[in-house]
Amino acid sequence: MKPSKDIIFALATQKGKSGIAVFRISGKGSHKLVKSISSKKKFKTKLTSLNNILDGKNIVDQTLTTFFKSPKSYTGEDMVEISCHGSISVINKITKTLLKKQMRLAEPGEFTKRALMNDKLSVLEAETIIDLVNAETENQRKIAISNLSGSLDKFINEVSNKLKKLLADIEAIIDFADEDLPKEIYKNITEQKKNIIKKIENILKKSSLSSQIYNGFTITIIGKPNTGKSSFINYINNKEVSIVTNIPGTTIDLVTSTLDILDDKYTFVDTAGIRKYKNLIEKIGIERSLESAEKSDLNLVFLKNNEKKNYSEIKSKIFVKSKYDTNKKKINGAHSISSVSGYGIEKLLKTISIQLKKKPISGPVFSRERHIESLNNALILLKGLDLKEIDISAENVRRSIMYIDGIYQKFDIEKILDIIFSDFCIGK
Ligand SMILES: Nc1nc2c(ncn2[C@@H]2O[C@H](COP(=O)(O)OP(=O)(O)O)[C@@H](O)[C@H]2O)c(=O)[nH]1
Ligand SMILES: [Mg+2]
Repeated sequence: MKPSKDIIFALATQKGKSGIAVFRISGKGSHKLVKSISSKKKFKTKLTSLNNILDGKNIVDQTLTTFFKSPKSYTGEDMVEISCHGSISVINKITKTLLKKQMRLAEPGEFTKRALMNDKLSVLEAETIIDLVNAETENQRKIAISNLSGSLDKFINEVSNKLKKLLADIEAIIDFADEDLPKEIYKNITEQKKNIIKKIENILKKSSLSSQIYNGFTITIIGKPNTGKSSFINYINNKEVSIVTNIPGTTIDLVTSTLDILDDKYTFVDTAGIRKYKNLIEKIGIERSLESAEKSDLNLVFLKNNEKKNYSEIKSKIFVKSKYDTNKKKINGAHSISSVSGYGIEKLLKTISIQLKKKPISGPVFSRERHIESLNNALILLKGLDLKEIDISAENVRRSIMYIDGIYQKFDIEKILDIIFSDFCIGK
């Protein structure tokens, strides 16, 4: 696939009132077209110039304009960036002026797509850029920026080379008679196989944690009615999310709220109180609470008294006793908090964060379904290798190389691009 020859442009910043807005323009001939609507006629590349954008003889806006010469630009093509004033009227007028010059609006991710096609970026780097643009929490940003250094490509390359060496050794068994082969070859192959499996398993383990960093951790709050569950949710959300009353059974369905605590994303699920139900709606509510507890990464169990043993079936939990402001009696093994005074809440949130993230993640991690699936497919093939069936083994190693190389290679490029760019934003 060749990148299209059109000159494309897009607003790279959000449309709306702001101090400045940035337009990006890319494509062969873009320099000439921008000069034809500029007060300045000579530009040095990569140097920002004060420049009036013109509509005929009329000034549209006073801008800072920067020219980038191919191949030294984000897309690898000739590019221009125009920083203009960020009002809606300026943005609209510049858009119209550029459209009049036979440039067209870029599709989402089209700049990065061109960068990819012009070998300015690898497929993995393009995906990492999406992650960086979409990062909402500090830890999401940290993973994305560390992946941007090319560490994912390096990992894939390494595994791919190890697999090719393994394949060569297996093929040697097929091609040569036993007496010509080194004695240790079977042991050696088994050793190599184990190493590669371990390498892939390790990165998959790390990656499953990273997917929680991307998608957030889920925490369900359960306990008897009136133990202060909804009040706690409201306290940490700083607003009314759940209805709070002293009538037991007020919360009858799951109420979720997502927030950023200590650099990570958490989804809290407030549930119906666990008690003997009085009607069918309440019964369903209680069943849903338990289902949610089963699926979540951690549960906060709010206690009334010392009824801890009621919750022995609940996995991964922290006990909480609320209303410390009115009752200072502590329960052994439970966190005392108050949603009125805020007592103990910061400490509880810290405990939650420590419990969920045992170790900080370092080094390359894969966060996309596409990558995880390919790594898993390769892993299954490798684990099933049986050297007694040498021809099948060779074929399976070949297939696992295809899975691994598929993560960063450009074959199947159209399909991969569709997946990658479906969640891209315009102007990137
Ligand atoms: N004094 C005090 N009252 C609380 C606290 N948390 C909740 N309550 C009160 O306890 C009652 C039940 O609270 P709620 O959050 O609805 O409990 P839930 O049924 O477990 O969700 C309400 O009247 C709340 O105002 C707290 O920390 N201190
Ligand atoms: Mg409630």
